[in-house]
Amino acid sequence: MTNVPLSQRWPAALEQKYKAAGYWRGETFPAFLRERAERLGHKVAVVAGDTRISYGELDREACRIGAGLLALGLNPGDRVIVQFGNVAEFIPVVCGLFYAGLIPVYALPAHRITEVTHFAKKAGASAYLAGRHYGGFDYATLAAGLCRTLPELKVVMAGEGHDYIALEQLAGDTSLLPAEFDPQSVAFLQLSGGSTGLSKLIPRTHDDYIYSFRASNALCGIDEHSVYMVALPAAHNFPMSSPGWLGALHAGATVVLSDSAEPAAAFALIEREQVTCVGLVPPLALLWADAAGHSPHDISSLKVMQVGGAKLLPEAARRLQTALPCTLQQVFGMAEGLVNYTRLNDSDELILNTQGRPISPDDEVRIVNDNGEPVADGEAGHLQVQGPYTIRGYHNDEAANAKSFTADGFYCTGDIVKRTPEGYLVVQGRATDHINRAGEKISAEEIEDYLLSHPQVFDAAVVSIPDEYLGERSCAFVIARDQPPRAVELKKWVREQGLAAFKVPDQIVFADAFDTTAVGKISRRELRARLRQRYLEQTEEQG
Ligand code: OOB
Repeated sequence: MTNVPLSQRWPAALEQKYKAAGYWRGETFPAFLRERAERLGHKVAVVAGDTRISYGELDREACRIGAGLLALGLNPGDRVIVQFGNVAEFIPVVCGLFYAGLIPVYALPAHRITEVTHFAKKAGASAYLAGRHYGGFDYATLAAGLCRTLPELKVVMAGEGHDYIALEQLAGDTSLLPAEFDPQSVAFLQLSGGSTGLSKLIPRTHDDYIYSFRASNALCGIDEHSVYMVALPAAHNFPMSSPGWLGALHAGATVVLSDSAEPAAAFALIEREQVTCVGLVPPLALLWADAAGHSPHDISSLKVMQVGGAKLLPEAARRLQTALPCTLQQVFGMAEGLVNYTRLNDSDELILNTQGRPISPDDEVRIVNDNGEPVADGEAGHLQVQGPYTIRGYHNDEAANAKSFTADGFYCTGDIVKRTPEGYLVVQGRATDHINRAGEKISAEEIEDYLLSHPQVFDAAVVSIPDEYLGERSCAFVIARDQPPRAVELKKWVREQGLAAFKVPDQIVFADAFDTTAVGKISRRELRARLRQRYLEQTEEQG
């Protein structure tokens, strides 16, 4: 039996092709983790702060947690929201869920009550697992709010001083853990960047996801001797699977979780653990490049620095190459599937100027114009893709599926790209209205909705503005009613809706009216584009 709706399975012909090509090998998460524990029992799998967890210990902890969750009355196939920072508990918890056949839904530490409630409802979640404190926030408060809306939800919490079921106390009969898993069933739900409204849930199967990080390992130079550092939030798809901590565990390597991406802390950890590979978003990479010259720490163990999540401009890429003693690898990926890498032995020309090419020879990339017709090589168009690790539909979201997938099953990424003669992609921009704020994606529509709920706001349009440090920042244009609120009040209003702090507009600009006169009614997209354009022209004039 599989838990993937028939409409979202890969067509039989593709399934056969992916199996025949050796992409889908019938491997499952519990099976590979168990095998590593048997073979590499004493080897360090995870380092977090002063905690070191061996492959054997990871397996035992995962068994305990998995069995303990089943003993609470959860059943294989149930969805469980997990929300942890880069802490030691996170990986055993996720592995424990895999062992029990429970489906993790990965919330980011930055998400707050509104987002987590949305995920829980959308996923039909049965439980919420979190660490008590992280980054100065108390997740017990979030859990309390969550339980008021969803009283049936079981809450399990790591850390001290709460009234919930303690993660540390979980126990159960490990012989009751399921013995068999369908490799084509959904292993977890990842979150979409969310170009319209709140994030959508992305169902990833054992077969497809394991293929993506196994193949990534080969392209990123990860093997048993590697030490992979997670400096971005571990629940994000990039540090999870490109090749990420899952790739590292699959290779039998060591994963180092860093709870800070600040150069001072990260460099000390690189030196201490002899880290060989790390993935960063462009602003962080540039910060590291600036700090590298005058750091007391020796970071020469670092072989590969991956940069992705948002566009790395060629000039910035050049700066990284000059300042850092390692190979730069560009990564252009998405939680829905497709990941592109520059190859480690590519020419500088390709590494500096492109976002790489797909992992798989069977990633079918289509670049089309507004009418859906293929454009010539070298011309910009909409990127669509199908392949052995790209989803065919979101979880429980027919409206989004109708918009984001073509009739023949290709995923419409929303990105505008060009293809070079070598088959490498260069990201030009995007067709959807979201802000890519240092790799964190913000839906314009979602924030406009919250602004409109303020009694003094008549209309609002949220746009992205180029930003030297963040890549892009968010700017909200607001038409107020008679008593205009102050900008700080509006920001506070958005924050108080229970949202991740990165979604609060960076800037608020009041306007008397949105000029829609010439053409009468215009679309929100066009309105946003015009406001953005006018803003950029004005700041240029002033500058
Ligand atoms: C990664 O995943 P998501 O799901 O948070 O965001 C995907 C979107 C892409 O559609 C694109 O718009 C943007 O993020 N993006 C890039 C980029 N990498 C991602 N835009 C320009 N240049 C790049 N290098 O962000 C993600 C997932 C796996 C690996 C790496 C990144």
